[in-house]
Amino acid sequence: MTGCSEEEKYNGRAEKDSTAQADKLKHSALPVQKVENHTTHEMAGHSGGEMHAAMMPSTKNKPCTACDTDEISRKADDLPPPVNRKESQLVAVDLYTDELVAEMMPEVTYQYWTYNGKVPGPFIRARAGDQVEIRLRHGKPNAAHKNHNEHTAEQHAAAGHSAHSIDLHAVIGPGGGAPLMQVGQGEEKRFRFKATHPGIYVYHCASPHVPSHIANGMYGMILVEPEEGLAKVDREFYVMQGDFYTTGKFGAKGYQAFSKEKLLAEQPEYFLFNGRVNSLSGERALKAKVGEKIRMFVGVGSHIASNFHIIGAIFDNLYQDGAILSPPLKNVQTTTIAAGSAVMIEFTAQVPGKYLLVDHNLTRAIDKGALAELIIEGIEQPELYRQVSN
Ligand SMILES: [Cu+2]
Repeated sequence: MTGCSEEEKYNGRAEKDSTAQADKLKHSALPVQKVENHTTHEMAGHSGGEMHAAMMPSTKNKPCTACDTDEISRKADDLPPPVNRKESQLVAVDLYTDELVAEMMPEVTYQYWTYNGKVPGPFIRARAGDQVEIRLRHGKPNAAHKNHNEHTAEQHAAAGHSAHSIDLHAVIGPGGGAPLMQVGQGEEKRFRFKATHPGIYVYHCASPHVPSHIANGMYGMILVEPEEGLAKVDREFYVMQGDFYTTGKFGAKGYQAFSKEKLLAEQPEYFLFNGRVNSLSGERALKAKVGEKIRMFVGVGSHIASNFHIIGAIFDNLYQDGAILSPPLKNVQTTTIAAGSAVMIEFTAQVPGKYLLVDHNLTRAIDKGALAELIIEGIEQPELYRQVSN
């Protein structure tokens, strides 16, 4: 292996980059208005590791000295606020690609390929009628992650990521933009598209070998709001399920290389929400209060459809297959989310407690990582839920 290969990064990093993963997505609505950078700048350790009892044994929060980042996972509340505009604008979205070694679970590391250093990539939000300008750079600007940018083009090629790109399912046009947006090392390219069809869409890398780029974490979501916007809610969350293919079995310690053989065999070792085991649990759980309206955008970035379910909740409104203009299905227990698709789910938080987000193919949740927590706080609702004596 050469270049920014996993082993080299794992073994060769003398100094650990302690810089926060400054996640630089800017939603600048041009020319009139600059929308605040919504992205959280967090230096989370792995304190979010409170584990469900059914999961793996708990491990102490030890920093990963061979990692490029302390946190690969994007928090579920890391998405821009509603657009809330009456007119069309130019929405500029700055993306960069970055390959980062990070913990998939305690003592298990993996080289992720990312947009803006997190899995999933930034949540992009536009309004029907907007022009969206995607600016994609290969490599982090002013990289704190220096080693990567010092590699030669040959080394990048050997590692399989001499080019990255983006295909957005919200685009009407060849390749969803990908033919215009193949960026090599150090390059930046831009393209514009008109957001015409309101919906919730997946975007992903489309550079060879495309399935490998996606499996390594290069996906995110874009919401095109209808002109009149979406109904007001109290909480919005952004969750993406992905399947990951490591050489070692689930939980095998140490650095895990990507297994193309397992990808081709459709046999992932991990099914993960937002990039790692327990990424959305404990301190990083989704949180809401009794009485609040919750909206979730849930997508499948990589290759295997999800059977998405929230244990103890019923989806009041389900907008299947990203079809946010269609009348929602009512009172749904579980939904299939196809690979490369997304849904919008709405429900009201009613009974306080802990709810688990799962893939209801439950070995994926209990044994392979597809588990997250929603914590609802508030007063008990005995008329809805209570213990009674025998
Ligand atoms: Cu890529």
